[in-house]
Amino acid sequence: MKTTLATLLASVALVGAAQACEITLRSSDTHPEGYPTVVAVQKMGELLEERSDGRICVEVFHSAQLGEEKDTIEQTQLGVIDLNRVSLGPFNNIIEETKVFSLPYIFAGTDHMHKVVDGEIGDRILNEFQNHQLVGLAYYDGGSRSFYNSQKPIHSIDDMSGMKFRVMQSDVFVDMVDALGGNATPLPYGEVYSSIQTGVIDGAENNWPSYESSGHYEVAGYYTLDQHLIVPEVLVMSQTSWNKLSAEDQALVKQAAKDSVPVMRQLWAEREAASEEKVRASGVEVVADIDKKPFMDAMVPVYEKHVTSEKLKTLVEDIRAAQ
Ligand code: GTR
Repeated sequence: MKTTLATLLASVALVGAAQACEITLRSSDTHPEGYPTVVAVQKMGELLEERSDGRICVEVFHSAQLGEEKDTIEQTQLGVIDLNRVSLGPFNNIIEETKVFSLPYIFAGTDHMHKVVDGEIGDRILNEFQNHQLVGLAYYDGGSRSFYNSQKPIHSIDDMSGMKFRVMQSDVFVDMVDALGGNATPLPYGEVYSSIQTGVIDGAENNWPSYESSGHYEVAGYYTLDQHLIVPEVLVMSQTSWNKLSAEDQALVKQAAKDSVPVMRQLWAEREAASEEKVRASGVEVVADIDKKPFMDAMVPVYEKHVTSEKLKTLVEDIRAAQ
């Protein structure tokens, strides 16, 4: 009897909550429940629900339930998905300006990246999304990305020669790996684990939390901290979904997204440390003592190829000057 009543009350509560939400924004994320980006968007949803008196809710579809990033970006542009938390990398081939934040070694470190994305340059890039059926809401942290593989420890560029590395679907990253003497294979994130396992690729590159949560460390036990990329992540909204909101509600969405940033940064710092600890404890061989200079020097052709317009050149200069 008790159980029946409890079940009944729970379902009434659920119906009540569902009715209160006049608008439910569906949000996509490739990462699993509990990952900092997922929790941050859930937090944004809580803020939004509170501030709209329960009218606007956010439902986060984590673990790539709505698809891989390249596809979910298209779906967001079409208005099928309302919100999307993605790396800036997969935007490179669609929105040229996002390339500047995806250039190897463009940021000297996390502080430099924060300074840039929190400032006027960050706004300049976010504004570009509106020319592509999207609204840029906020930047999240993505740590620094380094190479890992299943074959051998990498101590220098020479060790990269001929090795096959998966990269995100962006020409900048393909050219980056090629410039280091490796072979780049652009693949969706969800295909990396099995591709390493079956030997289709030797490895990939990512930050500590992704290396850990994806389980890639289980099949690629050599991690070299060359830290070639610090790619910020973004939370974007479909322009179609945005246009359906009143100006007041648009402001609420924007503010809630901004307010989720400090929460995300805190969660990120904690998760980076926890993931590193877990990976190291698993016996992964970590090469931390690496001379990054040859890696940086090898990136000159990548800059030459991708930073060609005056607009991008200015952006790169401004980013460097902001250090
Ligand atoms: C992660 C990032 C994801 C995704 C993934 C990848 O670090 O958070 O959004 O881009 O990397 O390598 O595809």
